[in-house]
Amino acid sequence: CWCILDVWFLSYFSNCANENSNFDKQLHAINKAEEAAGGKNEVQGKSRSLVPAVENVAKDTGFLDKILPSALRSASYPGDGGKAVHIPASLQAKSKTAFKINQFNLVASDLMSLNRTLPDYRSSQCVSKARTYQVKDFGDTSVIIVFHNEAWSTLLRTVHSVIFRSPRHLLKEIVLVDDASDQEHLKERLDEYVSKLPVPVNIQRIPVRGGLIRARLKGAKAATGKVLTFLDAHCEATEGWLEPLLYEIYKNRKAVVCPIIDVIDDNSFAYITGSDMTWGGFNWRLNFRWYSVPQRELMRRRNDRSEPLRSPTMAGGLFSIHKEYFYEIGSYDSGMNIWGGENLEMSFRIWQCGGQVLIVTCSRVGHVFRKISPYSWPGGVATILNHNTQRIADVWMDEYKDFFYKTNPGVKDTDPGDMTERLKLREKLQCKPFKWYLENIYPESNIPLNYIALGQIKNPESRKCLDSGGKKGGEPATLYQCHGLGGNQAFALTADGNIQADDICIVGSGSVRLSSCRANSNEWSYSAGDQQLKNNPSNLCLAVVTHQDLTLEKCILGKPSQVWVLENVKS
Ligand code: LR7
Ligand code: MN
Repeated sequence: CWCILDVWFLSYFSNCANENSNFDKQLHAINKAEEAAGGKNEVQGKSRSLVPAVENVAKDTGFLDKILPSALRSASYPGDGGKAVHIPASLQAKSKTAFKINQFNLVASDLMSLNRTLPDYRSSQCVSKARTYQVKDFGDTSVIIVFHNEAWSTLLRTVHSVIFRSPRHLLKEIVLVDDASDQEHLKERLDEYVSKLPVPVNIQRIPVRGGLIRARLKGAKAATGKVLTFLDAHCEATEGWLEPLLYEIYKNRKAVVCPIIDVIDDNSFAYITGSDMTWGGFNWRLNFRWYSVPQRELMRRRNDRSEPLRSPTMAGGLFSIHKEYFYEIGSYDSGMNIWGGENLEMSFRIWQCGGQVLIVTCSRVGHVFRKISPYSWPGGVATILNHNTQRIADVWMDEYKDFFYKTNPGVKDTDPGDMTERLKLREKLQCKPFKWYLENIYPESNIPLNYIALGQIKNPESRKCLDSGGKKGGEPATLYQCHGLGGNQAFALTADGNIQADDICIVGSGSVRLSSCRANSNEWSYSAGDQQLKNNPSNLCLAVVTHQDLTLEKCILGKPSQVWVLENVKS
């Protein structure tokens, strides 16, 4: 996610973090007293265990002593209660240099408890729903955590949070998959540490770097639980996170369920709650993106925000899936390398082949979001991503893969590898076309169902092309030398009248400018005969004025500045 953080960062976070600060203060004081006692406390009338699930696991002899040395139980640590860690002056310089190792503040993470306390972030609706989860035969889960050179403290905090905040009977085991790490702390020291934990921890090691997709496949093979739960290696599970996930699978074994992914700040390690009004989508480049949940999905849930969301795609790192169903539906594409794309591949596959991708809003897990990737990318980032992404497009997207290829014609220089097995799988499972997915699951996507042309839009006289310049709404639409590289010059003329590049459209009211797209705008029409782009509301034609500027003017047939050549025009 490091590469897309910028765009959704602002819209994603709600302001819940501040609402909790008073609560945190109380909690902090109570923590000290209660942790020493190791018991339950009452906060604002709501019963909340400081060390959740201890009740369930305490029967395992010596559980607490093994995982929580008494010194740790009575102390309070930086970051407790989900708060930001303050770095003392003496460690400032070190925290700067150490940041590069994992691309998060390692010093902050190391200052924190491996068992840091977190408030109960669940809504009251979710807490009351928790009663229905007391079902027999619920099915237990193996939690699979893959990593390549993960820091000790973030990895162990992930493991501890799972152990502490999961009912013991639902947690079969933890499977750690070491994807060819070379850091010393992940070798014998890790083996020895986990052997003392009160839950079985199975460590699988991959000798040659295979990437997270193959690592997860290895973890799944080793898992013995009924359900597979995947987590990144720098997460914190919160109170009540597991039950609602497993409950949805218990109700429907074809549900693939994700928690809300909250944000653990990469610098301060503050726990910041994410919005429950956000779901997963994607853009023409096939990057995963967060978007606001549309009204129709709120209505389907009768405005009950504690009901699971039907999300078009998932982020990829944190989800549960029935183990048998995981294999029935084609597990992962083992032809994908290192990182990226597997989440969209799985999302399309699940929806097109009869399953569901859900965001279970009553389950919250924090994740350290990074801005840059910390590890090596054997063969280069672009090669790896272009390889993986073509495999999604070619196998699952039918004719709509053109949106991806028109935006990135350069990806074809990378060999996507052999896809026959995946195509056979699609055949065998009789999966629905991508068009069905766009119509039924994701009508809000940036991909228009019907379009008249796709590619560059060129004015032959000036030899220039329409270019969005990567700009946002409100700014003028411009022209640029045609480069044939797609990118900001890839436009669709849609059947409902938009000139659209990914999520941005060109409109003609006032000036020729960029704007967010509206369905059925009937803004433009084009006839291949006279080669004019007519702006329907004004009845004027799109024309070049100067080397960069566009205008609307009275249509004059054959006037060179009004001639536009579109690509792939459908008759
Ligand atoms: O070669 C590798 N081998 C690995 O084992 C590379 C990575 N890994 C491990 C790594 O140590 C980590 O535990 O794989 C896990 C994911 O890698 P990250 O943390 O670098 O990925 P990310 O959080 O930036 O990226 C998101 O997209 C990825 C696309 O392949 C995966 O699906 C990640 O699991 C996914 N993370 C999430 O969904 C968390 C929320 C982020 C968002 C949006
Ligand atoms: Mn991650």
